[in-house]
Amino acid sequence: MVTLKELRQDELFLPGNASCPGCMLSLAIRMALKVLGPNTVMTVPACCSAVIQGYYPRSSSAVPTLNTAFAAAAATASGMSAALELSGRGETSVVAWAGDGGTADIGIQGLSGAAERGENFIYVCYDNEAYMNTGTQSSSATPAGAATTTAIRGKAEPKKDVPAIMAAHGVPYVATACAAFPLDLADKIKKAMSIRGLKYIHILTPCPPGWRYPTERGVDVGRMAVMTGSWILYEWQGGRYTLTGPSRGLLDRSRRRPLADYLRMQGRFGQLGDAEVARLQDELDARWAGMARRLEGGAGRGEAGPGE
Ligand SMILES: Cc1ncc(C[n+]2csc(CCOP(=O)(O)OP(=O)(O)O)c2C)c(N)n1
Ligand code: SF4
Ligand SMILES: [Mg+2]
Repeated sequence: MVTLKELRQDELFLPGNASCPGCMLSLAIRMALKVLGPNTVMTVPACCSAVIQGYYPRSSSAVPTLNTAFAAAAATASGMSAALELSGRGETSVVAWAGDGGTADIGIQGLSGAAERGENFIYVCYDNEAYMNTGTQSSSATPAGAATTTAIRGKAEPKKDVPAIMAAHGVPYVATACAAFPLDLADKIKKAMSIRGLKYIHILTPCPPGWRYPTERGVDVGRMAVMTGSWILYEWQGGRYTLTGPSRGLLDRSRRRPLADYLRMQGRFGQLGDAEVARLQDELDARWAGMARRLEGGAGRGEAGPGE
């Protein structure tokens, strides 16, 4: 496990950038770069991260970063990886860093193709569960019940389970993480750096204006997402699921906090009545039952993931 002492002291993601106060995405990118180090190149499609990183020569990111078109993160990373390999610099970490809209919706075909080809890069989807940069429109990663500007009474459809889709591709490594558990995230970035092929890491990054909670509560909201079991921390490798961090202790339903504790922290779920919250709790319990089966059976390539 990565310890605080091991983390580099210098910052590769600089303060004074354009993120909103309390942005958990900026915490995730800061932590990821502390592990990745300076021998890293990134590609970032249109999203909040592109705005936060800003333009040369005033960029907040201290590693070379190529902004690319919304749908093109995985295709761009494929080209960057091939070019570095051919020029004898294959040890440089190539990272595609994209939002949930750029991953679950518009970028998924490029990501799927790169996974099939076995391209060598780390793909990070930071998931603030909507198109935040353009004003909180629903994405396919927006969870059921969450209100957005395109679903004012709450989204009806369930959240698309992209980590499970990536596991079904049989890539060498899939992990979920949460910005509120930075050392767990650091572990997963470190492990991904040691593996060849396409590594997929999906990070939950709470967003104060989009989720509508006070700016100082981002870590609390992220922690509650995990402690209620709404967001499950795990790794998938060699066809096997492993729970990580606090999620390891949450298979037993009685140890999970009620989902309502998480939903009631956020204005985006404020329109839900008790019956709808109870239904979402039932769906969450079913998701955990599916995870329990998978942990027992060592579900591998082609089988549904924990979001089934
Ligand atoms: C082809 C195309 N369609 C739409 C846009 C406008 N656009 C820019 S960023 C963005 C939202 C991105 O959402 P997400 O990937 O979830 O990242 P976030 O903004 O939430 O960080 C949209 C719709 C665009 N740049 N290109
Ligand atoms: S809208 Fe949300 S994700 Fe985007 S910069 Fe602001 S807090 Fe961060
Ligand atoms: Mg988003």
